[in-house]
Amino acid sequence: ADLEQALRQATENGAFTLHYQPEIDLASGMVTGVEALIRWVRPDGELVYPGHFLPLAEETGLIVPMTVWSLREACRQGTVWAREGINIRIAVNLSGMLFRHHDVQKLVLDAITETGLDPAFLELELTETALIENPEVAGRQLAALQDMGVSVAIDDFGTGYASMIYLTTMPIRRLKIDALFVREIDSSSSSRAIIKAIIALGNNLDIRVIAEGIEREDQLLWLKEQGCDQAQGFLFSRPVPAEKFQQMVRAGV
Ligand code: G
Ligand code: G
Ligand code: MN
Ligand code: NA
Repeated sequence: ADLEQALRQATENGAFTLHYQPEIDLASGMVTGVEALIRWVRPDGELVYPGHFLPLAEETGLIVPMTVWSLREACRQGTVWAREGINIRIAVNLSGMLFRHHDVQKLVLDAITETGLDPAFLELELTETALIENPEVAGRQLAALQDMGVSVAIDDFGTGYASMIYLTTMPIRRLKIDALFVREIDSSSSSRAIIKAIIALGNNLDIRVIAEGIEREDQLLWLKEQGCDQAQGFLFSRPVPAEKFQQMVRAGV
């Protein structure tokens, strides 16, 4: 209850910050996108990571105002970067519960309209689980987002329950291979097989594939050999504050 009260207050005060983790195109070596990750800023300046408050936020419904905040903040930052000549796609994570129970189109449209961001620079990350409870509704929501010019990525791909058919019936731009598989590239032939299958699937369906959680050169090399399109992970950068990200992009990472 104490934590809930504190989180409620933080939500009212917008006591959050977004950190940004670059996404690298493997053919060009360029940063082509960035994932925004929310952190709760406690009064003493300490940062609390989402694992510690997202479940409570979902339980209490605070996820809604929190997502309003993170969408708006990511879009605001995107317009600042665009003005500075940094044209980069920003990915915002949406929790499945929010996607299933709230008017996501309106939340997104409001954020875009209020900040003036070109919707082509916004991407939403959803998990497979967010899509399967009611695939018809989810399909319509994704189509509406696509009509707005916003793209959708499936996060943690390979670990959820969505059927392959949705990759052909829903407008999905990217698949994010879960870090779980990347971590096991050197130790598990089944993880390697799953990664190869996801890359082949993406290539054949014209969906870009990004591998997450890359920490070592040998993992990167193997993923490149398999024809993976993009990469993200501590090997390139941890999630960092906006100014730091901007410096990295200017310096060519
Ligand atoms: O750095 P990391 O601890 O940031 O993130 C942990 C998890 O929190 C990830 O699964 C990520 O998808 C989720 N997450 C990060 N930021 C947000 C956000 O703004 N909204 C939602 N719903 N989830 C987020
Ligand atoms: O569920 P989602 O994919 O949104 O989660 C992203 C999470 O993964 C964030 O908590 C982020 O900090 C973390 N992350 C990003 N890159 C790496 C990495 O290379 N190694 C590890 N261990 N975690 C990572
Ligand atoms: Mn994500
Ligand atoms: Na992920």
